[in-house]
Amino acid sequence: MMKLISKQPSKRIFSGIQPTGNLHLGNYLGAIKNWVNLQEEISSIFSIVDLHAITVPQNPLKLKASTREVTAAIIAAGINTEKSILFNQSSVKEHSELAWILNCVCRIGWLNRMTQFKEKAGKNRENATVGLYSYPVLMSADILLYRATHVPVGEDQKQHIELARNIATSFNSMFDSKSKDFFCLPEPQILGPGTRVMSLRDGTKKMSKSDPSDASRINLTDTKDDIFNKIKKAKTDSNPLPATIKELEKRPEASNLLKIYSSLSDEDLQKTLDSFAGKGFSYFKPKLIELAVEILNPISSEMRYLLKDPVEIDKILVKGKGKAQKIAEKVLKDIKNLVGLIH
Ligand code: AQP
Repeated sequence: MMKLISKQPSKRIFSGIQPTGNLHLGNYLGAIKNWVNLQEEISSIFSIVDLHAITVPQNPLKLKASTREVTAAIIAAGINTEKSILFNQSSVKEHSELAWILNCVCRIGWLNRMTQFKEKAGKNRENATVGLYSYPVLMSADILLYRATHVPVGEDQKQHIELARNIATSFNSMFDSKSKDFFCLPEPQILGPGTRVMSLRDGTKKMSKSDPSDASRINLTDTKDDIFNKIKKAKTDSNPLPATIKELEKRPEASNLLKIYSSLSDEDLQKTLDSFAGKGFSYFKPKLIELAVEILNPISSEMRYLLKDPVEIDKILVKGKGKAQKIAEKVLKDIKNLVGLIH
């Protein structure tokens, strides 16, 4: 029986975010807001996943700046770096090492089913990088390297977590022939009404950093005026707001704005509908603007303050790297032993 040096925690969170530009309301409501709440109960590891960012071309100087900005945004939103681990992915080399091992477990057929690759590669598939194609394997490595049990993400990442579960199961049967449970199967945590925030210009498209239209998203760095203008101009229909969730199904823009309100105010979607049923957008939008400014403005002010001291941000990341690597090293040694690699 092989002696393991890493321990399976009863609960551990891992989640990441790409430094690919300004964080937006979708990243906040779909991921960071939940991280902030969960860190109180569960030991948590959060990463700025810069190796994922380079799966599409990046300007090297901008990438460093974005990594610091995203770090500042996460801290400004309430992540406590004394309690939780926060670091940039590339600084812990074990992520790439494990990704290679898992590349040798994951099947091409599984990757061929990933819808995000199809969306991001688009018609130019032959020209997409191998990194973009195998992105979900690196994401599996991120999670499994810490033997994480829970992964809080937005709806768009559900398929990637399914893949991580398949890879974990396959690894267990290939290399942990006795107990078959070295990796537990990580659970996606898709929480609240903000799990899929849509573009302000098109309620059928996800709000995204890479959307060429800045008016399609609310950035965490937006000023009061930006928020006012973007919500004021957000696409709507001409009907009054409905009373039931069922009626929202055919009204993507109304559904999106009401879900944003419900998520920002931490209230049930039905309660939000009860407050606004029968009212027009001219009544609802100013309320939404007021709420969005109230929640997002303190985050952007704190972010600006933190960004005045990039050296301090780098120190926080280095400290986080140390803590993350301490866990990662042990897990990777166990993995190498199971696979039969001398280390
Ligand atoms: N629109 C969204 N609604 C809810 N959650 C979202 N997330 C992203 N967009 C939304 C969640 O934010 C976390 C970090 O995402 P990411 O930075 O790793 O990349 P992404 O999902 O590809 O986000 P973008 O904005 O669409 O980036 P680009 O344009 O660069 O591809 C994840 O938990 C994600 O679910």
